Amino acid sequence: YEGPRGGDKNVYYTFTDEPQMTEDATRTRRAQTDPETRRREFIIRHPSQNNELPDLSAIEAAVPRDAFFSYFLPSHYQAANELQRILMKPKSREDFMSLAAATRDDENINPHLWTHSFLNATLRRQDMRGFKIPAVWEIMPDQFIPMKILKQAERKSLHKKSKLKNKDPSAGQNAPADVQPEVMIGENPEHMLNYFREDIGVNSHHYHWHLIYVKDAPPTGPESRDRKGELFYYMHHNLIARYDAERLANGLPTTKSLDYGQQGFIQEAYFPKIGSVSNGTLYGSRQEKTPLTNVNRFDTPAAELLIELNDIFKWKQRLYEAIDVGYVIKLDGTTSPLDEEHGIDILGDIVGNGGQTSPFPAYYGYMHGLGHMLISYQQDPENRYDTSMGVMGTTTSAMRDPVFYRLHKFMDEIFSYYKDNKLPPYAANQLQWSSVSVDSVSIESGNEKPNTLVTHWTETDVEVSRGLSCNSKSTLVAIVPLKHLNHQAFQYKILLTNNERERVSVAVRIFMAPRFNGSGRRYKLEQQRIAFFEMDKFVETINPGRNVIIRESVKSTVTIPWSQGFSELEHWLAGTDYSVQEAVCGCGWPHHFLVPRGTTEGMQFDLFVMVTNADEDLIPSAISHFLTNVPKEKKPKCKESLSYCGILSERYPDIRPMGYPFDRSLAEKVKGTFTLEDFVALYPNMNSKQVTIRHNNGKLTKIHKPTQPDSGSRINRS
Ligand code: CUO
Repeated sequence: YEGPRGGDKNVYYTFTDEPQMTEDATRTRRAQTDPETRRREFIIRHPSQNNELPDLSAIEAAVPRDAFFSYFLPSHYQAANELQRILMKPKSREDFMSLAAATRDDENINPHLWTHSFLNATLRRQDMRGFKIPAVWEIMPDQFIPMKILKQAERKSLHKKSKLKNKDPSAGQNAPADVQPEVMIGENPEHMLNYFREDIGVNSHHYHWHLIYVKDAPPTGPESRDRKGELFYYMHHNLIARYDAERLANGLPTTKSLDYGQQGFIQEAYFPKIGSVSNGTLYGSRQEKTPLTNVNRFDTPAAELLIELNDIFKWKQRLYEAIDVGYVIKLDGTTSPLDEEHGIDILGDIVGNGGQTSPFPAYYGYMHGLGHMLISYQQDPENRYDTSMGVMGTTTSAMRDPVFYRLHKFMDEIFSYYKDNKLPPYAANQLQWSSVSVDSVSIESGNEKPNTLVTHWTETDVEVSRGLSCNSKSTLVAIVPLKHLNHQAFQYKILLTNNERERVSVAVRIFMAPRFNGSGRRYKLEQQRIAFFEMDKFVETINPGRNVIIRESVKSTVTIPWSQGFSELEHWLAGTDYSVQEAVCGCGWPHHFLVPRGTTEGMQFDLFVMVTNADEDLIPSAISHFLTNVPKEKKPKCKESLSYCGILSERYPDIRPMGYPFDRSLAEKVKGTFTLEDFVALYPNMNSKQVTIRHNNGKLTKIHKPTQPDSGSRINRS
């Protein structure tokens, strides 16, 4: 959906199927068929030429064009919702696209607000199913790639183009900018985690997750998001667990909660190198040991940046009280029980989303969003220096800041307190399944020793031109090769015995966690269970007797491929043609980060595999999503991250509590003594294996974009 800003008012789009074109004399349309991709391109005239442009002044006043757009700031969120409502009104797809183009080209609209509203509208409009979007880091590269590098990429591309003028323009346009991101490892040990915190796949997942699980999604209907409070807990819990695995690999302690009630400062500094190319400023930065203070700023029109530490502390106390008494108070004076089925969902919603879905917004507050905002202004809480908010203020960039994990640990501890103190430990009959035993599990990876995983670096090209120039006639191509973690593909080999006389469907759940804690001691399971993160979950139907399942790592239903973010279509999984890519497809843990980095000498992890009855545990309509070979008629739109992102507009596919079986405390009598091996020995339907993750620091593979023939226009890349 790129197009000119000003000047030529025609806008170009690409759909993957035939657009529903209606006769309308007010518009000029042109269709071309690209035989290779079966795409159709057409031109839509701006409604502004017909005086159809809606009044956007209130939205523009709430979020000025040059402001940093914040998902967490209530006034910004409401303004984005208002634009989304406007974009939901047109009856046809063409009218929607025309209106979207016109609102985007309004000279006062904030570009990041527009992107948020536009993508949200495309997620919700049934007539936009099949609309392909580029990766979010191509749309907004300034939110993912340091400004300095973008400028270098831009300069280099322009320089090459002018040097090659009148010679071979296509070679100039497609030459990579050959710019490496900064590797910032100095005295500050926190820099060692930059490869995780600043990874574009990690941050893109987080952005898309919040785009889909919007705070005020209704409880029912096509726009509902099933168990969104519980998923807020579970997805972010996994982020912390994965981050902690990286911290241990780097010799750093695991994440400590940022407890507002006890600490007077934020230990970790953060100096972002990213900002906004449109307003030319970087996000605000923060020194080490910055005091935690109230925010008292009047630089948003809504005057809402009056955030008191005491409020957040007060909300925390009320939540702990609600957990202790077993219910939350509702606005009308009645109560809702925090029972086993709904308790975590209610708490997750209150903490994570506040607002409309909270039973009593004024009483329980909005700890998560205002916590993000409070932190994002700690460098200048009274706006004495006219600084911008920090990266914690937006979902595109919050995960870059070390304090993100500490804030989320603070909230995760509330959920853990609830689960550990109020929910009974799983009884034996909730854990065992006598129909199937897992006889052994192992990992095979190329020529490596058994049960060894290897990680290395990969350099992948990212095209940033679209985010640097708004001119669709521009022939600038700027490419940044980004270095990121990667791993050698591997297979799980699982030996099972089916004790029944008939075939059964098994749900296979795979988790992994570091084997030793930060002190180098073997984890007891009660301590280790919160360190487990999900690796895969799938369904297989097995015959009576002995079976072997070979599961390719690349099929993981936790991760999505890097290519899913790019505009070019990829036939990514063998035998599966994922031919359509929507905004929802950007949600998912990046596959290149499936395996934690490990250490050069080899770091020990525990692999845990559990099988349960798929027919009882999974939503029947969702079972096909977990199958290794997806039936053609049930083919999803793209590779899905089922555990972290669910299925759009459908029930969360797994009926069990998220994180099962590690989401709650072990029974009292075994808490302090049990190891993982002691646990799996009790239940034949589980097994574990010690795994080594070795990091090959010297290996760098490269994935460079193939040079494309010059199309003469940017539209073929959209
Ligand atoms: Cu995802 Cu704090 O939630 O950002």
